[in-house]
Amino acid sequence: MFQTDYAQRVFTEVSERTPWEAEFLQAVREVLLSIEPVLKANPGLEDTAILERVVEPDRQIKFRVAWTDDAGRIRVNRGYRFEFNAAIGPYKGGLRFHSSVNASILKFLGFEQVFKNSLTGLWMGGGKGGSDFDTHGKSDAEVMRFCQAFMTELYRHIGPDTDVPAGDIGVGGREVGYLFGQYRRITNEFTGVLTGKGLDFGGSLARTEATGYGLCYYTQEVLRLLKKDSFDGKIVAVSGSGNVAIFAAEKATQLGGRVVTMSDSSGYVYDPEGIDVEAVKQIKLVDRGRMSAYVNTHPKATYVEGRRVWEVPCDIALPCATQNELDLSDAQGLIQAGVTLVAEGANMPTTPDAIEALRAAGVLFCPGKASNAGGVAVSGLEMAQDSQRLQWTFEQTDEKLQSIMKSIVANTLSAAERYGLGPDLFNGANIAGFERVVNAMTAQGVF
Ligand code: NDP
Ligand code: 2IT
Repeated sequence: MFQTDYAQRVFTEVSERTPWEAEFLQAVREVLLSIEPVLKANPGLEDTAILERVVEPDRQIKFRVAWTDDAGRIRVNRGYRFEFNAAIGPYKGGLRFHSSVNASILKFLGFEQVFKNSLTGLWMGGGKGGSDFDTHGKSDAEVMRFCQAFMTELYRHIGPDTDVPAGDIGVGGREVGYLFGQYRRITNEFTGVLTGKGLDFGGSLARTEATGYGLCYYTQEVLRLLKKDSFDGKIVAVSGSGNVAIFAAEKATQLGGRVVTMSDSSGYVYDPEGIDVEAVKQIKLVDRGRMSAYVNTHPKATYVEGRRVWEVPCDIALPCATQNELDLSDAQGLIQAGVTLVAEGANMPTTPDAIEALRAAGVLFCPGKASNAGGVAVSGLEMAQDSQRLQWTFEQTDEKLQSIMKSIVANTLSAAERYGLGPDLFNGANIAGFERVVNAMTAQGVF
């Protein structure tokens, strides 16, 4: 499958070393396949062992998290932090709390984060962490005690110029608040050690909205440049109903699209009149409920249990839930229904065979490390505001976000162009992200 012996050899070595890390291998394979034109143009790279170094995290931290539930029982979870690469800035990336979390998932997320953060043009290396703790069904007090226990170990590994965590699945404003409070108490320092903080204690305006809004700004720019088109009048399918999905649905609607689906891990809602995003915010963010409750107040909508949104015909598909949630059969259905663009709000939501089918069918495919980079980009802007002890307005931050998303599209297309790939958003993103990291690593000597 590889065209260069070097990429093939490194992929074989990684596969043999950790054959059980399926998600990590999936992410490594994708990046190595994409950057082969760079390897061909720069045969000397092999002598620098750059690929061997890029696929190996700087540091992998794994720890026990013991906490007490409301019934007084002691519970034990696993905590992790993968500090992947700091060549272009402090390790930066979210924390995921979900029962499915394991080393492979966090390692793939950390690996992706390195290139995503590089694409933002800001000074951020890549990392990821989390726990197999599941916030569903836990009381606020339990979540607080868990977060305090988690940070009681994590604090010694992080710092505002060392490693700056943030949210991801299962980690939102509530969790970041508890984590930040514990870090501040232990260290007796008020610093920007986490992003996604509350607006009253160092948070940035527009960080909550940033990933979903950024996804739509990216999509809008791609439609404008490559199709002379816009969101206006488009039917949009969104999966998920968390932080990314909600603000993607909100911005897509503001830009003239009609979002007809949203989902959670139990099923999806179809609302032909367009999803009422305020109602979803109430259900998911305030009540911490399930999407099925939507139909109680929206009688024209239907709830479909146990199925994915991709069976609903749409022009634009925005997978915003989790990895590998859009597979080959979903892609074939979307193609048949006439989808023109798929943009990843989640990390690696589209399986490799689905990506291949979409691209072969001429669907514009926007890879997550580019299209969902708005969240971490505004995290970078939050770090900048914290360093200055200042808070910018929503409009200032949103404007910077829009310009970063546009420059990601431009840099991606120009990287693809330089290697004769045409307007290839997929390989262009991997190449542009990779090149900046390689340049920084090369300049800093062997590590
Ligand atoms: P949230 O926890 O806010 O929401 C996650 C959503 O996805 C929920 O609707 C959840 O449903 C659903 N979901 C989670 N796991 C599964 C699963 N295994 N199968 C089906 N549905 C699932 O997370 P975010 O919105 O923050 O993150 C969503 C995606 O976006 C992730 O891939 C994340 O890595 C990525 N991302 C997040 C960024 C951010 O800033 N937050 C930035 C860039 C990417 P349920 O409640 O039923 O579990
Ligand atoms: O996947 C991601 O980019 C995130 N979860 C956001 C990371 C961050 O540091 O804001």
